[in-house]
Amino acid sequence: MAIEKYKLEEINQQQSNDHKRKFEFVASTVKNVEDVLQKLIDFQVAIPSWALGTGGTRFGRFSGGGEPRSLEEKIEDVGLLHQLNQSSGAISLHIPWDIPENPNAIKALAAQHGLRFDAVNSNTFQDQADQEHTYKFGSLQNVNKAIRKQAIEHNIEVIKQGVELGSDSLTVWLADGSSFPGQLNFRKAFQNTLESLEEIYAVLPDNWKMFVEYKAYEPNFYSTTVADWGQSLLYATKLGPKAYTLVDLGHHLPNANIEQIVSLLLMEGKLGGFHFNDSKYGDDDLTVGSIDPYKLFLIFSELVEGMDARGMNHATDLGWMIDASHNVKDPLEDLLQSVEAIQIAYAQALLVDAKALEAVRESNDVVAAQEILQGVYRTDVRPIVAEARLRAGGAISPLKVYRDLKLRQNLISTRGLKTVTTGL
Ligand SMILES: [Mn+2]
Repeated sequence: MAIEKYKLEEINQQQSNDHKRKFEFVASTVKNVEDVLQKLIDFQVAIPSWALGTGGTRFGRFSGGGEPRSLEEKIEDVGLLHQLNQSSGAISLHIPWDIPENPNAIKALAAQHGLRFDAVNSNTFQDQADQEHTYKFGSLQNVNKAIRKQAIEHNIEVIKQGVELGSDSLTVWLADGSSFPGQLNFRKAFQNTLESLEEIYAVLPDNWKMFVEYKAYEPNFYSTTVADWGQSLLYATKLGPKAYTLVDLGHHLPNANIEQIVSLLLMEGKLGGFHFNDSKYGDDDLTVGSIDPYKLFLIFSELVEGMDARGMNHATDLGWMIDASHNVKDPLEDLLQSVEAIQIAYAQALLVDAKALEAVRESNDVVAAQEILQGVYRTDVRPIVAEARLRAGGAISPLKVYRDLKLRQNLISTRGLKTVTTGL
């Protein structure tokens, strides 16, 4: 379901004068506004296929209606988001939830919506119906070689699917670990996992990256085999130059200083990608920026500073993806909010005067350093983000267009009220 262009323009037109006034005001206070606008236009955030349906918890799931029933409909939903914000130009698939039966047709459909395929995600944290061995006691770490082999082969299959679609990275997230003391020999679990990852790495195409994602706990509650950035970096370093650490904001112990982690991984050339979400307590998978937007800004400040220090391209040198899912909002509205929060934090980070900040650091002027960061953080950059969207052909206010055009009601009338998409 695409939005007719004239309808989008009509709503933009209603907001045009108000937007112009706000944009001109903030633009007059910013030195490099054209540069910021271009970087925002170039910056794309991949949408994971599993965020398009209403998420659930172990207590239940409440479908919002009109959810995508197939991979084709998931692509259409991301296309809709991209049409509105011009910043969601990629989709990240999860195998086996999204197995493309006809890769060429799927590729063509994605291209029609201006989308490319971001990282493909393997799944060895659930048992599938036709699966020979169970992952109850782990997959790539399992004490049973046949089970490790099954998990390795699954990852290789995911790479093959990704190659067909034109993806160029594999995200491996391991639920492996142990739930009780004594259950696992930590060193054996590490070595088994490393050997399994090596076999997967060996078939990775030359232009591909492997992202090793870490998580402190859950679904295992005593130990996780890739628990933190140190363990992920250890694997990525041992594996080789195509392996990187992937940071998921929700996968840390409470109050972890994620901006410092990001800074050091960038310094080592080992930060590969990012999963955005927000949380209050654990891996809550809430809308990006909904709980702690200042933390998100501080992380982006380190990302921008660290990427600039290495001469990296902000838009293409790291994988940017949302990884969120919950059970109370319309998933598409939620994703529009998440992408906007990412763009706001990115725009603010681009406004940080890096030279001035470095100068006050050199003189240990702690107060001035805080003033520089918070001065930027308290700047309302929303009109800059809206201007970037407008120039790219999107909506000044994507949410307003989504609601004014009753897009969810349209999806419900096409797909039905009782639809449940594949995923968590
Ligand atoms: Mn993740």
